Amino acid sequence: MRHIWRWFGPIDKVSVSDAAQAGAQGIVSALHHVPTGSAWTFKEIRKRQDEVRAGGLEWELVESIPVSESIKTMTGDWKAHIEAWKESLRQLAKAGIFTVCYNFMPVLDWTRTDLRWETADGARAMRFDLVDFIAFDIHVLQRPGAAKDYPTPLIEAARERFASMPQEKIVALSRNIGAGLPGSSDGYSIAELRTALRRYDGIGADALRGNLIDFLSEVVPVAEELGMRLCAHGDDPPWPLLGLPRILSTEQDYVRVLDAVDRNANGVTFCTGSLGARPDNDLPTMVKRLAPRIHFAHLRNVRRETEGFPCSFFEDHHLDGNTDMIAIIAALVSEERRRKVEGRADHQIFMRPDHGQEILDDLTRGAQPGYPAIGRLKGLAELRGIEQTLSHPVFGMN
Ligand code: DNO
Repeated sequence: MRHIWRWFGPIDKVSVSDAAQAGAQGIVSALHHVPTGSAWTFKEIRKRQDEVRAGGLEWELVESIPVSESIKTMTGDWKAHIEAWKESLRQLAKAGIFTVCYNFMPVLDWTRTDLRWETADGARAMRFDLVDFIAFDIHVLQRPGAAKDYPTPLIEAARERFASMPQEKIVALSRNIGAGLPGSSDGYSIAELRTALRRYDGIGADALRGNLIDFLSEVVPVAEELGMRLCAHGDDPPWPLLGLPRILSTEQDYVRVLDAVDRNANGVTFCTGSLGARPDNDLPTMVKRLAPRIHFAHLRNVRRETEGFPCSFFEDHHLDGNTDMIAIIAALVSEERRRKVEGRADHQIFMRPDHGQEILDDLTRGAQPGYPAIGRLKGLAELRGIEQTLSHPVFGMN
């Protein structure tokens, strides 16, 4: 696999040379400052390439070109936004960047309730606490009809939780959920969030899926012509949030979208952390079935804390948690071998150690939540250790 590190640009407290020292071979980044819906210019892309190169690595793929709410709802300026998206692809190809990750989650990108939850050994982890989330939905956001989405015992637990919730916790919850986490393109105040949700009135899962397929029917041919690959990131967490549909949460979801636009350029960002929060997602089987279309793997592990789903979970160490990471890596390594035999130019799969707990000096560095230096370094070291072991002739996979 090609070992990639996410870098948020010059504001990132973990530098490109830190990434290189940690063992990364390349960088995934985005032009976070360009407003959603506008095209990325060649000049801005070059500037970021130079910034990455100055740290000793290359900008190898994009995460993400944001997909605007207009495109997702097919309202307002959606046609112009699709044209801008295509234009960004053209400029990226011109600059030599050929792989683009994106997501199609309505309103909110990845969502957590705690960004620095203290684990038993004093590290800090990202966490999704279902009861806190429901308390936010019903009591802070006061979304009409919210209570209909949850079973009575959870509504009761959320009522109790909210009754004793300190003001700072309410503010933090609102910020973490509404204002967006690193990489999210938009942030919302409570009032803005209410307005953003209303835009989806009457848009259920089928309509949203239809919009994604229409979007892909437009952009995939352009990507294909440019020799590029697009890869859709799954829903995080993989279930509907705040009454919004989510359509890339299961294998079946992916298969429907991949089959609808059946081209290699229409691919998958296989995120084990996102998909792994759902107990009915059998990740080792999913990764094998989706393998030919996986262009990017996000390797991370979650530990589910409650039964079923939606559930509470936290981000565990890369080899701990509920996902069998060794089986995942074995499947990816064997897919690379299969592609090689097939003569595919894209036989090497990009992967990044996704997230990491804050440990050691991470605790004082103040990097982007979920993206510490040492926590990710540790993840990368473990993951590539497995990959090298599995690829060694003594284990017979070669
Ligand atoms: C979180 C990330 C997501 C991801 C986007 C892709 O850490 O995995 O924000 O970048 O959903 O578009």
